[in-house]
Amino acid sequence: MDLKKLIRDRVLVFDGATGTNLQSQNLTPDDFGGEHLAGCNEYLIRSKPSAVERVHSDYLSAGADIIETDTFGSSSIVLAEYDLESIAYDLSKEGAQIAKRLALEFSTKEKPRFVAGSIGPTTKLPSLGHIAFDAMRDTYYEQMAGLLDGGADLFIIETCQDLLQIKAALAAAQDLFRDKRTQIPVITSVTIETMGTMLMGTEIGAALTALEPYDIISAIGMNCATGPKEMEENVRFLTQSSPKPVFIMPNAGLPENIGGVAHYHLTPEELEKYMTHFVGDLGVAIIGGCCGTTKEHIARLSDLATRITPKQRTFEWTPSAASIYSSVPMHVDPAPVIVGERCNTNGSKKFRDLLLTEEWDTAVSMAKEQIKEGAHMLDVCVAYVGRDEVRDMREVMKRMNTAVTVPIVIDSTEYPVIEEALKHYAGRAIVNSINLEDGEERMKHVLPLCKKYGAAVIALTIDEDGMAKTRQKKFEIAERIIDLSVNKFGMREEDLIFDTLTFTLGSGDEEFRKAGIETIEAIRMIKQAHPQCRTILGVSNISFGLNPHSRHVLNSVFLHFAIEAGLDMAIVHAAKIMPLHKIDERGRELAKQIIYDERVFEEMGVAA
Ligand code: THG
Repeated sequence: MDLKKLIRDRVLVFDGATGTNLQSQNLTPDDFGGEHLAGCNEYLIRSKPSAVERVHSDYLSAGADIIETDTFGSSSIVLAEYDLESIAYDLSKEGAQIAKRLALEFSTKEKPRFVAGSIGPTTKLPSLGHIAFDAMRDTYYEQMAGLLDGGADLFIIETCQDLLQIKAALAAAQDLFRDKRTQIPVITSVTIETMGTMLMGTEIGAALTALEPYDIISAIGMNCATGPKEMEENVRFLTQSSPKPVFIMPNAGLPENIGGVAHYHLTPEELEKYMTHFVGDLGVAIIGGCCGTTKEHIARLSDLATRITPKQRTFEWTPSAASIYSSVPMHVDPAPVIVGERCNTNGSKKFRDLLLTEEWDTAVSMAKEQIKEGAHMLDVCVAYVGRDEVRDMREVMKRMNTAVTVPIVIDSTEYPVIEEALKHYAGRAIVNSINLEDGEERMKHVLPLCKKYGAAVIALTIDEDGMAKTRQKKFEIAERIIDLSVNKFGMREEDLIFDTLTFTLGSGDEEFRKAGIETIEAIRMIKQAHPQCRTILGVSNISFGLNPHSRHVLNSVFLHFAIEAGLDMAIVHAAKIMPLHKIDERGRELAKQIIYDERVFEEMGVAA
């Protein structure tokens, strides 16, 4: 099913609530297969399929284009609560078969009907450590395999609470499509609670940043928790920002608790009014109803779909990284994006000591300090000879995931360490880094991880001959990396951040006198030829070997010229970067002469 083609011409209509409509059938414990199974809506697929069929046929009669399987909780994680985990695959498959049979019955040439395999959030939040990433992926895989084999036309990963949970589901879908050599569309829909974020505190912008890189996602949106009125601001955000089609499936208003039962009051007419606005004025492409919506609501929506088409959207997309909470663009005005350098065992004695004594929480507090000092993102490196880097990364990242509000740059040379970090990070990370030192070897391992977890990546201008020294060589390596990344590994230029690495100017070595200027000019060349790519520098490298004061001055002046050449991001000690006007005239001039190799500085004795 080509969802893209379908939604080009018209709005697609999902069905309404499953749970509330099953409830309204006044089912008895016997219908559920006994007292111990009462409330397990998924088991009705076996114990009373006629109840499920009735929900489907009601919505098909009401005009829904897409009906959802009764499998929201058919993963082994949820079914285990009823000791039914062993039938997760079968139940999912049977659920899809029931829906598919009815969808086919109702399908006509003019109005084909489709089945969306419903995949709920389960009852566990991986970001809170309730379940490991791999275990969660495995249960999603089983559920999705059943849905696919039962005839689902698309998957809807819905009512999502935790971005890490979504990533586990997406990893499962990727694996399943690879194994079965097939692919169906995937809609990913998050739940924004009344407080304005997902349950874990995630803003809609962070969710969009983390999910947008996934090729397999056909549409992004929101469902549940609130009615359309409360969703409006976030609907507006998505329609103004998302490169992917937008999906919106609200409840029939905010639930009101009456005697322990949720009641929903939004009438079909009111729902229609809001959705007409969302589709016609904002450009929402796929609509439906969540809790409390009935066949009357869906009849209104399918009527609406015959009258209005989604507004043609223009959207503003900003390539970004994200923490579990918020999104941070990979370019800011004024530049640069400041990446704090201190959570690095090689770059900070304090961080190294905290790691060695396993004072994890204090190590994480160094992250918070850097945010206070102005860091927009944080570089994290835990490599230490003789220690288990995978374990150390896990200990650090599972804490930083929820304790750190800015995006993380994962700094490691080891592939298993990078993957361990990505498995514990809900936001959109940046992986630091790839290069061509051993040809494509490193890219071959790291870029599939970036694709699997939706990360961006830093690429160093190093090839088989070592670290490039001239602007031309740096540029050529960047071009080669772009070509491979895009054409062979499926990355986009906007996912790549180039580091044109500088040697220190502090060695006094004749060979490296032009290191600074070559690095700066290479940035200019890359930005000119590939404006979608980003650039970054570990600024402190320029001044290794100099005294602390000279380092600060040289770092700051070097950063200034790099920014003029188009530098987007800088790995620095945020508190120690001095704005140019705070450096005295003489220091500024000397630093400039050193960087541009103007050879008048020796008599002034700065490099000593
Ligand atoms: N490019 C990319 N990644 C990188 C670098 C780069 N990661 C590591 C490094 N270079 C950037 N990080 C640092 C961290 C600390 C220092 C320099 C670069 C540093 N530290 C002080 C010192 O060593 O004297 C402070 C030591 C302390 O506090 O104990 O200079 O270039 N992509």
